[in-house]
Amino acid sequence: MPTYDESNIFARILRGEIPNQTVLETEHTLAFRDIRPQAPVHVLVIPKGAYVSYDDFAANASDAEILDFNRAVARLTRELGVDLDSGQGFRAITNAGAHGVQEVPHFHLHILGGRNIGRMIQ
Ligand code: D5M
Repeated sequence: MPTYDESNIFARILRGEIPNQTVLETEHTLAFRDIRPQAPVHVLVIPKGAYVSYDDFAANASDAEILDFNRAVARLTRELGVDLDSGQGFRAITNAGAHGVQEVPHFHLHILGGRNIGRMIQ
């Protein structure tokens, strides 16, 4: 796993050095609006801990962090009105590393919705 880069933009957001549009904050998780939205709903969910990518988080985060993150995702889909009960739905994506074309090296989950996102995997 690459060394975590403390100067990445999401680390700076977590340290309060850069403003963000927070949607939800819990003990271990922060969710905020993506600065380049690809859909009417485009929120990034990040753990507060220093994890480079999804596999880093899945392998190394504590049970409490993993539970908190996943519960935050469920709460967000409801609060953003894209959960399945709303009749809408959403896509959750995480990019990892070079082939995943990950831009920011702090694990984040994109939640996209508010329109039909279309198929990515045929
Ligand atoms: O995507 C990284 C995402 O992070 C991309 O959709 C833009 C977004 N981004 C970059 N800087 C910011 C700030 N400052 N606020 C909110 N969103 C931001 P990736 O999955 O790494 O390719």
